[in-house]
Amino acid sequence: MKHYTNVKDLGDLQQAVKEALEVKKNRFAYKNIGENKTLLMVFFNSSLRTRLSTQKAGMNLGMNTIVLDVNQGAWKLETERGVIMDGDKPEHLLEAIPVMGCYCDIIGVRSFARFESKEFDYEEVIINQFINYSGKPVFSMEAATGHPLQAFADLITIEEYKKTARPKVVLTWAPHPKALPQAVPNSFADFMNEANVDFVITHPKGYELCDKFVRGAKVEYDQAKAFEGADFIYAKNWAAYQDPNYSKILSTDRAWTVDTAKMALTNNAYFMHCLPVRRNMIVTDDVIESPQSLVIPEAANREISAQVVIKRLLQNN
Ligand code: AN0
Ligand code: CP
Repeated sequence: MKHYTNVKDLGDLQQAVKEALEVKKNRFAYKNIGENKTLLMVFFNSSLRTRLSTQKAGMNLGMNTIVLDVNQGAWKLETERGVIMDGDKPEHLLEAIPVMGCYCDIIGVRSFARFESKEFDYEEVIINQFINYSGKPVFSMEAATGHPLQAFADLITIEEYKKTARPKVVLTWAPHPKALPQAVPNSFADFMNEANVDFVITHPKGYELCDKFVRGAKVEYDQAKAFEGADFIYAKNWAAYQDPNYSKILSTDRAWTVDTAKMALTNNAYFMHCLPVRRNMIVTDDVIESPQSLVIPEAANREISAQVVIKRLLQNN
């Protein structure tokens, strides 16, 4: 694996899950492969899980890790080429990236959708600049359109908890007061479309995701209908993708909040969310605190997905 930005980079997905479960059984089996290697984690946005789990994964492999919060203490970075830099940004990303590449062996990048331009976001301008100019293997710690470390951890979690060979997995939109990127649902759809699951997406009209990720998956606009017989409910908010409403909030309807009554429509489904989650907007206290809630095991598996990815980047570069 040269870089990690989407499901395709993992190759055979069953094999990747198998490797993850092996890593989980003995996470120090490869504790020497990262010796004298440095992992640089660059954050343009906040993080709790990605920051901790990815750093821990690097440490399990014997790496040294450096964390850079671009917005705290680094120079403000210009990201557009061709700009006359007479404003408040003293440094350009096109110098900063190769400089960062000098001090490390692998780079993880977190850079959310900016919601200023759909083209800029969906062309993945920022992470692609890291790929093109750092000279180092790069992996996504949530970029503008995807969060593949999260979706890989979610797939591992589903494999661990599924009770049938082909479970029904439902991705449901849920309300949120702020406009959030489509990265998490995009990657989740991308992974579920390649996994052995019966995958259904439900959301209010107007929240249709990008075809590149949905890939013809079933969309059911009636949330109650979608929940029938589900084995896993994966909740997430996202802002509108389709034009002319890109990045807009079209609804904050709490009729879409996942509650006990809706979970009762399912096949005693597990509840999943990537976190951070707003209680009683996305999901009620009762559901997230129930024995069916997998939010903590999912977060724990972030260490495992990151470790498989970093291990492969170390082995193949
Ligand atoms: C981010 C998002 O929705 O993409 C990160 C999720 C892992 N969530 C928030 O900004 C609340
Ligand atoms: N799920 C996830 O990526 O969480 P953080 O934003 O806290 O890293």
